[in-house]
Amino acid sequence: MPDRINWYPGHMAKSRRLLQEQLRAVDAVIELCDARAPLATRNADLKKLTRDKARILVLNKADLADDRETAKWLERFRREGLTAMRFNSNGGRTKEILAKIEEASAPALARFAARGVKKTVRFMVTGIPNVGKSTFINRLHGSAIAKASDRPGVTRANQWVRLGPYLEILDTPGMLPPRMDDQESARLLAYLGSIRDEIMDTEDLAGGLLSRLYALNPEAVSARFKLPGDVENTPHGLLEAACQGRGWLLSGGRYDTDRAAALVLDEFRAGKIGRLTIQGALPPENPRQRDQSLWNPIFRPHAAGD
Ligand SMILES: Nc1nc2c(ncn2[C@@H]2O[C@H](COP(=O)(O)OP(=O)(O)O)[C@@H](O)[C@H]2O)c(=O)[nH]1
Ligand SMILES: [Mg+2]
Repeated sequence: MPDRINWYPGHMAKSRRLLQEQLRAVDAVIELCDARAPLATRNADLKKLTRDKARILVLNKADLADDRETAKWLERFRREGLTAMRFNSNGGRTKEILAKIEEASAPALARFAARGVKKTVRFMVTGIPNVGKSTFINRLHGSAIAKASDRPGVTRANQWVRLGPYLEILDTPGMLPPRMDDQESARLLAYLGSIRDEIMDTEDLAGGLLSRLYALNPEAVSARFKLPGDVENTPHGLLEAACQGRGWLLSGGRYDTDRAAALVLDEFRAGKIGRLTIQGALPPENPRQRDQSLWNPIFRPHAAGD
């Protein structure tokens, strides 16, 4: 299944069924979310689906998020009783995460031991599309293979990868649909590139993103897009200011907002504007203070049969 797809009930039911099958084969689950928007990138059904299984929540892509915000999120999740940690699947060291996995598998191991069996604890990785599941698994593979190099024949057998003497991880991640039930989450997912751009107006999207980023960190946005000094925080105004600053102009000097929109989204997703968390661990105190343009629906009605 391609990663960025339009979700419709058929897709959702299918990936849910698949995940349920995979879950039957494991004792524990590593849930990945995006550290830049940890709540919007978690699937609301996972808790129910995993019930009594041990769970680790990984705030992945932490290299793209604001460290202080990530710390607040971790604190919040830990207060909720979750085992949570940050990670960078592109370059993070796996020692700490492997230790957490071992820790989380201890109760299952103890249960096996009580029954007198030396069974392997099996993990799987899950999350919505684009949070980095494949990259994360590859990262663990890398260290697992290195670790097991002196013990031939134990790695990558039967789509299970051995991470330790009593630890195995499923080679294929389970995919869950993103939450599309509220517009705020949908918008954050769109900013991150986790749902298809085609169903949205790109200029609306990029303008909304710019506005949100500008409210969070005006210096970073100003520097990246060479904004003039006294710019007003409105989506369209910011997009035009970026055109002016970066010279995205059409013949006759008109602003090339189309091109600007695509580049703003690309640069944000690549982390070029800076390390920015777009969903705060604490909700805004007063909803009225929020820029309304950030909260308006952006989705056009679905085409028939979509
Ligand atoms: N900067 C950064 N990028 C990541 C990280 N993890 C994954 N990515 C990138 O995010 C994109 C989606 O990753 P992928 O593993 O395919 O996500 P999946 O759909 O959950 O399997 C790819 O471009 C990865 O290189 C991370 O920790 N940091
Ligand atoms: Mg993948």
